[in-house]
Amino acid sequence: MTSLAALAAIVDEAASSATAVPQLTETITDLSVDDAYAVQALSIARRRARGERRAGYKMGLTSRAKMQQVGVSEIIWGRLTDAMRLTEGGELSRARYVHPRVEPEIAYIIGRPLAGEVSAAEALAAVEAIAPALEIIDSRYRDFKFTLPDVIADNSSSSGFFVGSWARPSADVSNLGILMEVDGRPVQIGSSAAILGNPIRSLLAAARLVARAGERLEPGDIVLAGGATAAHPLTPGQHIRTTFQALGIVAFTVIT
Ligand code: OOG
Ligand code: MG
Repeated sequence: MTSLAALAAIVDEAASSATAVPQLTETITDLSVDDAYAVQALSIARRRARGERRAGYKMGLTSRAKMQQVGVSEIIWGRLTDAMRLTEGGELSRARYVHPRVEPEIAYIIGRPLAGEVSAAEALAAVEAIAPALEIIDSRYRDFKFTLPDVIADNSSSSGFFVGSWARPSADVSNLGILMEVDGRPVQIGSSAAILGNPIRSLLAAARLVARAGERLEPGDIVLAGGATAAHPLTPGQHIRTTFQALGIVAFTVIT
């Protein structure tokens, strides 16, 4: 039997070498969701052992557009490290990824610990600031195809994120227009309301789901609420500029 640690090594090495691998469930056909989260935790432990630091969590498949794009309809989560953070306005190197895509998100930064079943008011009280964000997702699986346990084991495709300017936690982000442009051409148009009707619900889900794994949202953690639109594939030379109503712009350029 393949150990969970061996599976963690497969996804971790695929990510660090930007090499696609077959889905884990092709060989481990009965990989459970719990085991998949254990694989994810072990893969992050390998990153931590290389010096990467905790940066927070990402929520995934919190909008219908995202669920439809990847054919999985369950809210999932993953872990962020400092090495995944990219500089807003800067460059993204295409060569470091297998088949990267970008998607518009809302980021929360946590000011007070939060875990378990909490109300929206409690969650908001734990938020220090809110920002527009872009997530770079990059499934390590061939053709960006996976089942629910596969994607969870692969840290829910997380591979990078850009954060724009922080706004006060009282900023109303329940229904903000979002426009993603590539080289001045619109490629995605949406609203933050696509994220579970209101992105705060994604934070509630984060508090609930990480608690199930014995963890909690800690001060300083960034929580990405999940893509509001389908994700857009990246190729060298593109300039990505996403405008979030009332929150500002998050942009970057793709290099080889
Ligand atoms: C899975 C990760 C989903 C989101 O924001 O919905 C995600 C994927 O699409 O590869 O990050
Ligand atoms: Mg995402």
